[in-house]
Amino acid sequence: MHRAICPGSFDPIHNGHVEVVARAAALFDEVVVAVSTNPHKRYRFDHEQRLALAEESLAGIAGVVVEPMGGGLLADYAAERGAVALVKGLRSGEDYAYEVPMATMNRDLTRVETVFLPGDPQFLHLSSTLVKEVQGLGGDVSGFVPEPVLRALRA
Ligand code: COD
Repeated sequence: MHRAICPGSFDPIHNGHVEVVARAAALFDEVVVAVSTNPHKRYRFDHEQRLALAEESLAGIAGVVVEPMGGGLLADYAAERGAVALVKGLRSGEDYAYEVPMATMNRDLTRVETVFLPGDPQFLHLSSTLVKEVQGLGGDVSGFVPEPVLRALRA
């Protein structure tokens, strides 16, 4: 049984995240989407809402479970679950430069590997921050987020 972790803050989950999770689910027996919370960060959606939106948005993808992740180390979280890999989506060279030191550190900590999946070109411009900004200023984000997220953003 090969389990992978897709970690993120998912504030909120968007179509770029969903696409990466779906591809990870095709590679591993089980994918745990770990919704992190950092007490020092301000979120638009609280932890319960981010979990619920991820669950609703990913419900149609077999082999995916959504779980809360606290403020501890991701490497420990992965080791506790017996995961063989972390899966991260990459949008750009900037993402790569940011992610590689963390991938190396996580491997040093508990030997967990990181698998990078190139983001799908149609979603490379998406970030949770941009989605929230565009929606907040009255833009149409219906093509960029799953339906449950669209409803929550409009509520
Ligand atoms: N296309 C493809 N992938 C995307 C896209 C897109 N359009 N948008 C985002 N992604 C990827 C991101 O690159 C990331 O891999 C993932 O989706 C989640 O994105 P976010 O923005 O929801 O999540 P982050 O970056 O806020 O999550 C950060 C973590 C929770 C992974 C990080 O803070 C962490 O590892 N925390 C645990 C603490 C820890 O262990 N620290 C030490 C690290 S060595």
